[in-house]
Amino acid sequence: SSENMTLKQAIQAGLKGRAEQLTLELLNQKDSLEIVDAELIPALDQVGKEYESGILFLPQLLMSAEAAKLSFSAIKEKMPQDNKVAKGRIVLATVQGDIHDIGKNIVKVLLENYGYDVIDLGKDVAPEQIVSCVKNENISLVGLSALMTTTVVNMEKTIRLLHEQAPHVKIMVGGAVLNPEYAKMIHADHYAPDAMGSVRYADQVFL
Ligand code: B1M
Repeated sequence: SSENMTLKQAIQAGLKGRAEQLTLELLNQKDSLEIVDAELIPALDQVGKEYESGILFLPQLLMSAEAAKLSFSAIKEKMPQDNKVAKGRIVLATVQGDIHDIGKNIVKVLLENYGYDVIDLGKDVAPEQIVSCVKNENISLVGLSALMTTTVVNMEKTIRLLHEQAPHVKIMVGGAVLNPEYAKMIHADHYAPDAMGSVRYADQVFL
């Protein structure tokens, strides 16, 4: 029954309404990021594994993603709004070919909460579009997200183009498919394991 379900279980089962309700309940007891780390991410990790091994199918993966998104919008509502002077502007994008944007959107909300102006280019963004935005807006930090082994190549391509055409820009990368070694190999300036890591790096860049 869905009576004693945890948020993690509700997301795994793709139950949107239940996920939203449980999120609201949890928000009375727990910190926003704690909920993301202890419920949302483990739920999606599990669903991803089950999808990979053929236990779950794409429609179920989609329903879980929808439930996670709804849960996160409830979390976002409750996050304290920051009224401080903007610390700096950051461009964010999920790289070309990749439509996974839940992680990027969490990174965006957190950066905004810590006083940054975020220009969100969205998902499936061509390297050229990222480069021209960085040049036109005179951006000093860009964040790229990639979730698939097939799209990190586009992350690498984006970084190469940025180094050629906007050599002053710092580049941070994240997403489940990456690790610090790989990030170094594709010449990113920084690997952020989670959303808070992106804030810490931004604070370093804009010091
Ligand atoms: Co897909 N998917 N998916 N998927 N999906 C993965 C990535 C996969 C690993 C699942 C699996 O098989 N185990 C697999 C990729 C395999 C590979 O790379 N070889 C996969 C696949 C295959 C696919 C499709 C191809 C399936 C299909 O169509 N047959 C398709 C891809 C379409 C495309 O992109 N072209 C697809 C589609 C989807 C959905 C639409 C159903 C949905 C996405 C919905 C959406 O994002 N709007 C989805 C989901 C939900 C997943 C999993 C289950 C979860 C991803 C997620 O949101 N995690 C995923 C498995 C997994 O990752 N365990 C999977 C939660 C999120 C908060 O974590 O994004 O890692 P994450 O972000 C974290 C950190 O990484 C970090 O901060 C965040 C918060 O802590 N971070 C950054 C992320 N970006 C950052 C950037 C930074 C800093 C930190 O600086 C800029």
